[in-house]
Amino acid sequence: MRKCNAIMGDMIETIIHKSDRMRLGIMGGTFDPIHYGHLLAAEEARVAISLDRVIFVPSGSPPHKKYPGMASAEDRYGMTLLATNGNPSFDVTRLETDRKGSSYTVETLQRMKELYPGADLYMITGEDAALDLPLWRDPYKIVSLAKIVAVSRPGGYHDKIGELPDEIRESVLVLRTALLDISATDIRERLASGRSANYLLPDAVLAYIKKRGLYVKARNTGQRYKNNE
Ligand code: DND
Repeated sequence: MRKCNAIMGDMIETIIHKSDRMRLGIMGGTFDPIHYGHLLAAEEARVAISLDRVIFVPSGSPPHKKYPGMASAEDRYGMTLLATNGNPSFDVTRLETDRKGSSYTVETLQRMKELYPGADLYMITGEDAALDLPLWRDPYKIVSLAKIVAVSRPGGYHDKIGELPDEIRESVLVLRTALLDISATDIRERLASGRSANYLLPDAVLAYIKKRGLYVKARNTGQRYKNNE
């Protein structure tokens, strides 16, 4: 029996794990580019939920974002590898990089269930992304496959979690974490206009971006339900 502390809504709960089933964190993202906000979210969730591993899933073809200048799936996968390299509890999968068509989370979670039949899955998101869940493909299937761990994100999202449909909200664990006001959109804009992005993302990722000449011409900030990554 293992114990972990988490916060659900505004209520601190102690979650008693009644089994020693493996607990896998799934950190999905466009990661264009991956930055310290993503890494902190994954690490805070790993510790709070006592996750055995966190698997980062760079989206191959994000169903919700299309904009000029998006780095290729291979580049985003490569940057994710570099960023997670130092943490022995972090892995990166090519599941979505190699899958044809739009990268739907529901398909990824179904595949994870096949690959890790005995594991409990925890999908890690920012609070902003958790609020978009009803717009994702098969959201009710998603919450039947995994708990959603919604970590803090600056922008006033926290108060809106209660507005999610009951069946989805019941699967959402809201985790209060340190706030890092970092976004991939801002990083791309900085790089496109020649400004510094130092200390917002790992040096190795920044070096990769420079070597590959990514985001130099990126002007568009991306389209999504809310324009904030
Ligand atoms: P994003 O494009 O928001 O990723 O995608 C997040 C996940 O949602 C991916 O796995 C997508 O495939 C999935 N999705 C989205 C829409 C539709 C569907 C699936 C579908 O299946 O229909 P980003 O790289 O922008 O960010 C990755 C995560 O990190 C997000 O959850 C975001 O909220 C979070 N995040 C932060 N959290 C805390 N502090 C910060 C953050 N910056 C990003 N500073």
